[in-house]
Amino acid sequence: MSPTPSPEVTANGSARDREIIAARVIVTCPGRNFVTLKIETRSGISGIGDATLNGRELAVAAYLQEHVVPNLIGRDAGRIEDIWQFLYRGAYWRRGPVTMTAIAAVDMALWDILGKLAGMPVYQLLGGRSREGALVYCHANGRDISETTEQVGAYIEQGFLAVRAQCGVPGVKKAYGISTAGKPYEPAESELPAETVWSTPKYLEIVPQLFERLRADHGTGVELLHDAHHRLTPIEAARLARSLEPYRMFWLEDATPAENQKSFEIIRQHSVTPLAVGEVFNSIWDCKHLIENQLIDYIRTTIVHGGGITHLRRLADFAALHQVRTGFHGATDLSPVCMGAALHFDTWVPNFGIQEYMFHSDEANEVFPHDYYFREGRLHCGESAGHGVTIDEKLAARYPYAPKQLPIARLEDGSMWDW
Ligand code: KDG
Ligand code: MG
Repeated sequence: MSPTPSPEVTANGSARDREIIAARVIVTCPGRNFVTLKIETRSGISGIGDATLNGRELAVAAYLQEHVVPNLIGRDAGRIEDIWQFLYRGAYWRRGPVTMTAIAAVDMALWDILGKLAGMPVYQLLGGRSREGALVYCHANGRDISETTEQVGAYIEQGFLAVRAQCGVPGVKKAYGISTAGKPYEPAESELPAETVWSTPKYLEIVPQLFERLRADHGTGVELLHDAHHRLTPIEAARLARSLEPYRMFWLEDATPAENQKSFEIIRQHSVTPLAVGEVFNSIWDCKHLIENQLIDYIRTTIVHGGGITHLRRLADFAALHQVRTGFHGATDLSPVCMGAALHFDTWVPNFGIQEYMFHSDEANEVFPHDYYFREGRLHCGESAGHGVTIDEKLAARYPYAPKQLPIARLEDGSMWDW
């Protein structure tokens, strides 16, 4: 894409030009559901924000349409901070994934508009470039150890410097993160939640074997990551973290559920494996204890579920004081709009660690044209004004919403567990 600003940038950006005259929610399903907010200003400049909350998409769409859009009309799109505070404090209830995703969508769209008005990419508005590209990790999801190591090898060949590795668990039918043969992994696959069965002892048996094999096959030149996806108790998580130490992990993610932030103290007491957490967090308050007590190394909360660029900037600065780095969530249920905004943030943020990169389908990439690109293990944001992602609304209309929910997990005796 050309680095020259789009023609709409020629508007002069006075308060009258910046007046919000319309905002609407677009729900589309190019392979999976996405919710997008589009805000239009009097100048003709518009911006978009991602509002996708996997499995609960219409809750955010209704929150935006019914409770946020009427409050935006007539406001100055340049007052990003004030609009954030208005939506956060003004709702009275504060926080929660639905509210914070809705606020994030508005915030992303406003930064996009500001960038277009200024004729600058968002990373420049944030303070400029701190790096040439954002180190990313992709997913190897084999049905067994051999398939996973093969996939890791293929990604290294393609230039990836970091890979998250998961594998099937013998005796567990549908382990987290594993693709059905030949299909890209996408967990929200049915209208009602798929029931899966979980066994922690079987899982704890296989994971160290997987990483032993990966280091034997690929050496130490590649960064390796793993996601336990909230399945373990704190002491089980400590055991896994310790057993993975010989394989020098980049991180172990979501080792235990983090509602009780003190749980991570138990893992820290037993292991030096770096820890990442936060994709289900939506505010700085969810990770305050974890960060100020240096119980984690990477914070994964990203733009769309964490109140937008405005709130994430605050969180990242707080994390920097405690040497915690960012490692933003980037699964396919976060739209290319979120990825675009995240990459501008990653390009600026001083305490950047890594960015997750799960590939969107061709249909999703066509609905959301963007200027970010992958080269030599890194994603690079583009130079166009704003966050560099747009929406083809005509194409989006061809993919109607299709209700889909995430799976659930039960233990072998039928008890409900964390998926
Ligand atoms: O919607 C849930 C997914 O985003 C989540 O399961 C993906 O854990 C995930 C990851 O690390 O990408
Ligand atoms: Mg995860």
